[in-house]
Amino acid sequence: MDILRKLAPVFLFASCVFLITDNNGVEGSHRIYSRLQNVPAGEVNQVHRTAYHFQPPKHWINGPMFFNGFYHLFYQYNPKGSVWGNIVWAHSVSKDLINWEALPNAIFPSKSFDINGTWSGSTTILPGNRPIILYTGLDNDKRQIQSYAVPVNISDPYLREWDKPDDNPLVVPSSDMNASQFRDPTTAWWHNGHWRMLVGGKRKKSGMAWLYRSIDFKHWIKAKHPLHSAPLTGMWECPDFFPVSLHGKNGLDTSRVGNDVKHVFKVSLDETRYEYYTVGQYEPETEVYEPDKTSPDGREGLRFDYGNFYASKTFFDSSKNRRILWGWANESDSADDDTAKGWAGIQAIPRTLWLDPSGKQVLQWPVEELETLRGQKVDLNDIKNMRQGKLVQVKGITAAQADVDVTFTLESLDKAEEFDPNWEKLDAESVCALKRSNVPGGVGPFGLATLASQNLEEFTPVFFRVFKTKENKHKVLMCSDAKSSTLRPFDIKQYRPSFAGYVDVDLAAEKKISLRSLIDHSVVESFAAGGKTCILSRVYPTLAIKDDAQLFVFNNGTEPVTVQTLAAWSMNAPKQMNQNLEF
Ligand SMILES: *[C@@H]1O[C@H](CO)[C@@H](O)[C@H](O)[C@H]1NC(C)=O
Ligand SMILES: *[C@@H]1O[C@H](CO)[C@@H](O)[C@H](O)[C@H]1NC(C)=O
Ligand SMILES: *[C@@H]1O[C@H](CO)[C@@H](O)[C@H](O)[C@H]1NC(C)=O
Ligand SMILES: *[C@@H]1O[C@H](CO)[C@@H](O)[C@H](O)[C@H]1NC(C)=O
Ligand SMILES: CC(=O)N[C@H]1CO[C@H](CO)[C@@H](O)[C@@H]1O
Repeated sequence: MDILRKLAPVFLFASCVFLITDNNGVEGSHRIYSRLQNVPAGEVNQVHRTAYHFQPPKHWINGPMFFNGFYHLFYQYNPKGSVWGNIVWAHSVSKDLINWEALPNAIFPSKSFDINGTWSGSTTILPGNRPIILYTGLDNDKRQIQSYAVPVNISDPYLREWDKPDDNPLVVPSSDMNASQFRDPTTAWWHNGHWRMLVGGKRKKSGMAWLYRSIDFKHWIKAKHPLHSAPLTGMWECPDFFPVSLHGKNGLDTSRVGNDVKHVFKVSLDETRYEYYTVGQYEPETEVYEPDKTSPDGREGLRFDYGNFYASKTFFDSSKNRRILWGWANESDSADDDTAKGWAGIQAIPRTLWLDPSGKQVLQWPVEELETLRGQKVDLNDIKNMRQGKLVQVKGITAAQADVDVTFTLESLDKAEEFDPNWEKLDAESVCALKRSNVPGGVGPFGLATLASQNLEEFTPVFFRVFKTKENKHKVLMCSDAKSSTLRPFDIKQYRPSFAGYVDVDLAAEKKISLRSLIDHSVVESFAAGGKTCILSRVYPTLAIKDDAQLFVFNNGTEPVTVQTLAAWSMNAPKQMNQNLEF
């Protein structure tokens, strides 16, 4: 047992759960499809099924989790249907973050303190290498309360079975709280004799990260002030709070404090269904977290991802000294489509996350293990001076299942279009919707046309467009546009946003910008400028499927662009992706 413990580094991960409380078909933010909640999958349709993104064997997933010499992913799952409902904590393990083995459900409603639901939470490793889960249970009255679970057999390397002791719950909502707005406990951190954890909440219209402290992990006392809150942001789901190093890419244990770290605070905003984070300073003695001036709270804030990405969680991977971020990407098709195809929801590729040298934002990059799936490679280097309207096909790889990394260079930004001052009021997504890849520009649009049919009847462009502001500054917009991703008529219920974010690069000085896209049948997951801006899109082509999908590089701006380097790989599927379904 001791030997096992020594050999087995522990990785913890947490998932976020959502809440259900409305009565007109939308609970919290999950639309409730009572008629579909218990409809099992028939023939599972594989056309848009992802190959190397984590997915449930079938039915519904929403959020990850953690653990031991093995990576453990606990995720919110409906064992009975492909829409939200009947939520349990499903459990998969992996040695490499690529291949996954499904285990029996770890936590499911069974006791008075969670009989009406087992929602999201986190894991913490206690001293002596003992993992513990904190989660939100819904009790008999459907109050949201925080409970814990521990492994039944700590010597079982898979930690298959979890026990929810009878001294639960640990924390119940206080009398001044709304018991339907109190959920998603974080990984706890230790400082100066006390454990701390956060629970997401809301008071009036303000989002709240309630702070609790404990000496023994059993008795928790609410601190006088929340660790953080922000007006008019609504319910805060899935808070995450962790240190990042001021220097280098290494991740830090969640309890690290000191002069050489900053802290990142993230919430999933129920009202927008997007996530926002701030970078700031945490003083454990006074229990104050202060975001830096450069990172505002709420809807104006920074985002880990400007696409389909929610309920994310980070964990510290002590075996490789890195912090890993893992988000959940929902489907963009309809509930009926999900029921027909028999599954819904995937996990984004796990991303290593660290502080940008500027200190103003984080950088994210797919974990290095993903590269083990790279197969056939194609290089297209030094495509000089691609003029407006130029389209170059990347041949020789499986374009529906690929990893592509391209660097563009530009001679000059003189032709950059003017940034209309009225757009200051718009978000990036609205600007992208006005300036799509088929709207010719000055510097850009240039980028990749992914999941494309041969004649571009369907394609999902991922591209840059450079603007010049009144102050003569450049603004670089990154778009991942789903509008033209499918020939299915627009009246079919499907979400086709022109996802976009700005990229904080000095293109006038650097004269180059990189783009990496992970393409996986119904996923286009992209990383601009080494991970400064990331966008995950879910799309459902009808022609650009399997071997008929194509990949192009394009320029639709008057300023010629050069492809300095382009490397593209066919991606293999992992050997094992939860096929061993035993529950
Ligand atoms: C605990 O797990 C270990 C390792 O798998 C196993 O050998 C042992 O029999 C288990 N103990 C119990 C009580 O199930
Ligand atoms: C408590 O929260 C629920 C869920 O957000 C909401 O529907 C309800 O109106 C709230 N109750 C009060 C008294 O504010
Ligand atoms: C999931 O998909 C729907 C559209 O189908 C979208 O409106 C919603 O905001 C998405 N995101 C989350 C986090 O639920
Ligand atoms: C480039 O612009 C032309 C003209 O609008 C359009 O037909 C074409 O589809 C655009 N290319 C891409 C990749 O969007
Ligand atoms: C409020 C509510 O829905 N309570 C339910 C909690 O679960 C018990 C046992 O399944 C039900 O009997 C309650 O109706």
